[in-house]
Amino acid sequence: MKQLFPSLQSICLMVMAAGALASCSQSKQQAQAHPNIVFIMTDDHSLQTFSTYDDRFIKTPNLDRIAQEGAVFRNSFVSNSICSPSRAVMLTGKHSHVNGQVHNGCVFDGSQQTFPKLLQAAGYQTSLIGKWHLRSLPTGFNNYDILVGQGNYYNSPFITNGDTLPTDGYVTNVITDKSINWLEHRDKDKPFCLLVHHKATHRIWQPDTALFNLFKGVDFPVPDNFFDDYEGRQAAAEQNMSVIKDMDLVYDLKMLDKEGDIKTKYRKAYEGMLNGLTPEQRAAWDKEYEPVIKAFKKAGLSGKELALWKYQRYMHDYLRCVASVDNNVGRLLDYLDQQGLADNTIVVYTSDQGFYMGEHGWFDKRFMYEESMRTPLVMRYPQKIKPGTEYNQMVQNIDYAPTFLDLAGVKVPADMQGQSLQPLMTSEQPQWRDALYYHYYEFPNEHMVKRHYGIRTNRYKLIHFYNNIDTWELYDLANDPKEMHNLFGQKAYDSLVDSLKQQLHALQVQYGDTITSTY
Ligand code: SGN
Ligand code: CA
Repeated sequence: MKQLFPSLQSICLMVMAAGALASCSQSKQQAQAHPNIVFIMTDDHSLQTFSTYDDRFIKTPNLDRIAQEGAVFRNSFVSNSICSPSRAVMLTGKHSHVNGQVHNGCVFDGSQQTFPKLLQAAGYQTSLIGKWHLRSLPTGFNNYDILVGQGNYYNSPFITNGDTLPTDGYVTNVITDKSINWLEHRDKDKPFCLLVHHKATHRIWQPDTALFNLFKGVDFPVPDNFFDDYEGRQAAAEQNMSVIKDMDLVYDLKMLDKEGDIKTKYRKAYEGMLNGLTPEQRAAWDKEYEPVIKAFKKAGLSGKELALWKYQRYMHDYLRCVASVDNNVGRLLDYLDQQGLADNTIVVYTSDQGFYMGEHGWFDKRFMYEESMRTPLVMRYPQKIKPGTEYNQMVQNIDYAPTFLDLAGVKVPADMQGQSLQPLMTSEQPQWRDALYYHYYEFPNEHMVKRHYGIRTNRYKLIHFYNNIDTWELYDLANDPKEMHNLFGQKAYDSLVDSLKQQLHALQVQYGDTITSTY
């Protein structure tokens, strides 16, 4: 007989199913209140070599995917364009003079407040894999697995929760493997924050032997200010980061000839570096570079021709390192997809600062000029960011810590100096800053970029170089985006300079920076 009323058993099943649904949506809500974070950072990756920003040199489909499925920050900057200071700013949400890490020689005070510590206290599992470079051991992480100092591109040892252990393989692959492995074994009942911090694309740009086939025979476009004469810019004239003058033929450009004719300052250092390769890696390495060395010696280049050859050689190795990063970011994104994590995970990709790809004739960073003050920043978070979003507001690395906390539903401490980026995602017309503060301290040191501080507005930049120099520079970024014409001292700009100096002073008061030369 057909049952008119549900049986007791089916009522029970319905109640259980409803309960399960309720708890399922409850846990989804909880998950959304505490999204996971994957914070990927590379070292010295320029906007010029990230095709979301600039596709003249390389296509980076996997990095682009983060922007296409999320957002690109078109005006993203750092506050001190050098490694460990930038990392300390990101961890603390505070400028260098406040967190104490003003240059690479400092030892980070790990007892201070950082966003990983605050996330950990809120129930997150925190993990750091790759480059750290802050000299003290990491604090605030349930797991850390870091390179020793700058690390090596090949077979680099790692400090794994206190133990120094060897690894085999190419460092960008190793860091990605370690990251995926940690995700596999994490406590799946807790939200996580994973920092994947690559060594690439740092000097000396050693590519993965598997990618030597890339860019064969390609001639990259040369920046039109490659042969800059630095007129009106004393600090720019006095640096040691010139492709022509400072790039070492053996160390940077891999011209280690067997005959020993190419004698350079860093030949020995490079030989030492190659000793870390396995015989197989070394064979592949030599197979790639020996014909290049032979052709270079035969050509007997000098002057302008040599300069342009150096530029092309630099670009080939750098871009191969970028390609490896792109492939490995793809692997990580695929893993998040396969595990069903993509929807509730904030994925951020940035670099510790930008880099010169021959602009002004340079490699390296440090200067407050655009190429190195900018840093790439893309972010995917399906819950709050529509695919294909573009943000044009000026954001800075002081903003990362408050953003991660805010999106994770953790209160942002009042002493953090950055602003959460969440209002850009959620409000139509968010209130936003109209000027950025910058301060670089590492002088005298490698590359000899003088100490300077300054202000950048949407249109202008005013910089003061100090310490063993006292010069000011003013740029109109709308008319002179490559910062070739220093307008400081021209009568027509006097009142603009006055008003920028006042704004600069106001920023120094706001951030509590009293300029001293005691660092
Ligand atoms: C090393 C590099 C420099 C680089 C600094 C800082 N020399 O000293 O070229 O400017 O790191 O880079 S190397 O011979 O060791 O490669 S940072 O990204 O760590 O700040
Ligand atoms: Ca760096």
